[in-house]
Amino acid sequence: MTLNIRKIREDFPILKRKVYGKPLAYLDNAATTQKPRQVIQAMSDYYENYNSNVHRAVHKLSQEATQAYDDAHEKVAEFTGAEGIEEIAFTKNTTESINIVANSLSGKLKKGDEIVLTQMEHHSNIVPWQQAAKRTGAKLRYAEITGSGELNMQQLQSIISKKTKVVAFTHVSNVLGTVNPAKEIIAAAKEVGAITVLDAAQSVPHMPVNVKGLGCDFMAFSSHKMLGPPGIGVLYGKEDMLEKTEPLLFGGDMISEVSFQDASWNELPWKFEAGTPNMAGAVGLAAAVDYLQKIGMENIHEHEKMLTARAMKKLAQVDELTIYGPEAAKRGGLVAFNIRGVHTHDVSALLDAQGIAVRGGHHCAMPLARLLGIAGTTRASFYLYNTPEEVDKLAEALEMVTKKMKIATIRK
Ligand code: C6P
Repeated sequence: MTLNIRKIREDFPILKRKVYGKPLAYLDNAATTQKPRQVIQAMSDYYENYNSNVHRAVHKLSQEATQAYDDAHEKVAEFTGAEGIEEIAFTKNTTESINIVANSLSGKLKKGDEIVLTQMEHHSNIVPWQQAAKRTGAKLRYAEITGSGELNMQQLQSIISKKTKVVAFTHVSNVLGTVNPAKEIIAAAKEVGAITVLDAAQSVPHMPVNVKGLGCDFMAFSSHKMLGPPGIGVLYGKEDMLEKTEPLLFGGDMISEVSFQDASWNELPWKFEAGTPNMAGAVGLAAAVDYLQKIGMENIHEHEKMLTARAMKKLAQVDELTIYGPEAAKRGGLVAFNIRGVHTHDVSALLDAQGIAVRGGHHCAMPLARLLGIAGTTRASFYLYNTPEEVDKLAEALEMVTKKMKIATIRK
């Protein structure tokens, strides 16, 4: 179903903003997304009417806040296809979710074990594993990418062996846009009994993702990338896996019994939610899930595919511009590129002057940038409220950038 973008845009107050007198074209959605009124209002309503700590007091406000907080877990469980709230722990973000798993596995891995990652990982899915490897003597192995920015599946299969204890990979690359064949990779890992960790930071917000269909043991994503507030994220884990996972943080609410010398842990998912949690964040995340479900994840995915195909076609016509990653059909909703001879920060600044918000730099994937032999890229990333006209505006502005640069070069 085609999205009614005009109607959708009315829900996002910030999109009416002008930047340097020009209408804002917000194309930095892979970094964080804008929030609809429905999310903002749900959070205001929480603060104005039932703000209270959860799981602690019996008073009415606490009951209402606890209900909303627990319901948010339920909603996310249903949204991702998890069995129930036991499988959904709220964290700070994707980064914390992955750290919980890597930290816990640090207690189980040993020398000779191997952790398989890919060359297109975000730092959040590299550094926690580096630490786990350093602590245990386990070895990191990397699935390579092809010239077109896809995973080399043959090479990936060849490095998965009996030594592999963990396979952790991104569902969608935040630089190349590549949608990885998650089901196939998870199946290969399962064959050798390895634990699978899916970094879904760039997939859950943009396409239907069902954990049971994929079969992953763990999955991580962030609310702020899916119309929700920052400061709240999700760790999905199969119930038996989460039972075996050690918490990263210890303290209030995550315990069952505490004596002066010892403590036991609360039931799932609360053993991962130490201290007062982000209650308003949970309410906002639940409202974001409602919003996305109303529009339909398949519809959002189709809309982004249309925008990406258009962007790739138009950008390919810009002089001296190189696009990284696979063809449009194999991507999520983002396009990263470089213009020969122009620093990515200059491209970003020139676009900003036209009201177009993009991100320049290594996008927290430094090893990938080095592998590609570049310092970084400029990245345009789309969401449900972006329009074909904004894509055209981006292409026109990039034409202008190349012209300006040519003139500058001639003058030199
Ligand atoms: N990528 C980007 O501009 P956090 O920061 O914990 O919410 O998400 C981390 C993360 C993990 N994996 C992937 C694939 C990601 O893209 C991100 C966040 C943003 O590309 C900010 S660096």
